[in-house]
Amino acid sequence: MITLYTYGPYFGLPDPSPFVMKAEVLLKMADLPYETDTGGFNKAPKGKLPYINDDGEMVADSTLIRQHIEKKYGFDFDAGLSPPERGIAWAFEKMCEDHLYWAGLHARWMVDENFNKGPRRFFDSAPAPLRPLVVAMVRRQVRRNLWGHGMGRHTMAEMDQLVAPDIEAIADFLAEKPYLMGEAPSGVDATVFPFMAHALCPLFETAIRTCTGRRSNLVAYRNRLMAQYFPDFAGAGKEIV
Ligand SMILES: N[C@@H](CCC(=O)N[C@@H](CS)C(=O)NCC(=O)O)C(=O)O
Repeated sequence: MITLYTYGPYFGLPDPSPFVMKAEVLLKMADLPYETDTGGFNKAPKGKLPYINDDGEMVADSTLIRQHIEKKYGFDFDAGLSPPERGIAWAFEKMCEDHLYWAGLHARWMVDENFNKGPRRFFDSAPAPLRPLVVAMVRRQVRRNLWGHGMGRHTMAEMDQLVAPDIEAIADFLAEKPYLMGEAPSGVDATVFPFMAHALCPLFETAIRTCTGRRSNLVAYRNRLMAQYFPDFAGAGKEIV
């Protein structure tokens, strides 16, 4: 049995991490039985979620989880795609994970109004006297990570300017297709769908949300894939973009 370590639902989403949602969609796509466990963060092999325990084998990182499933279970997430299509799919996936992600992270953690409604809730179970200290410490670490990546060195306006083309590229490429690469789901949908669901999360006021909400095909894609992979969350926030 596979155990997927998650944060659990927050903000009307199946998970506050798009990478955790991705890992869960991959398990669903491959039709593998799994259970989720929200108690694994402190033991995370790389200090991040998601990771899985597959019969004693620990795999930490959503892409390594994908490659593990492909290798161990012989499931090809990109079956039916040509080599150039596989390349395009990979590039879209990494654009979301290594570019768009950082602007979204900044909008949630560094903008007080969003932070107070969102990530601050992660610390509700910390002992009250220590809570402000823990919050400040973790927030400082997120700021350092944003700086290290480079996205955090830009102004908000510059960040928005940098990632708006990511959204437009996804919307233009998706066009009226049901899934990013065509008529059937493929590996890239396991990433792009969670990122669109996060971008559209109605709790947070962000330029990314405005930009994504303007593209009706992205909203429809989010709604369609949420209904398919996380039906319990399909209604939440659907009407507000
Ligand atoms: N490359 C990793 C990224 C995972 C990741 O960044 N997870 C974040 C949540 S979105 C995390 O657990 N961060 C905790 C931390 O940095 O302390 C993957 O694909 O799994």
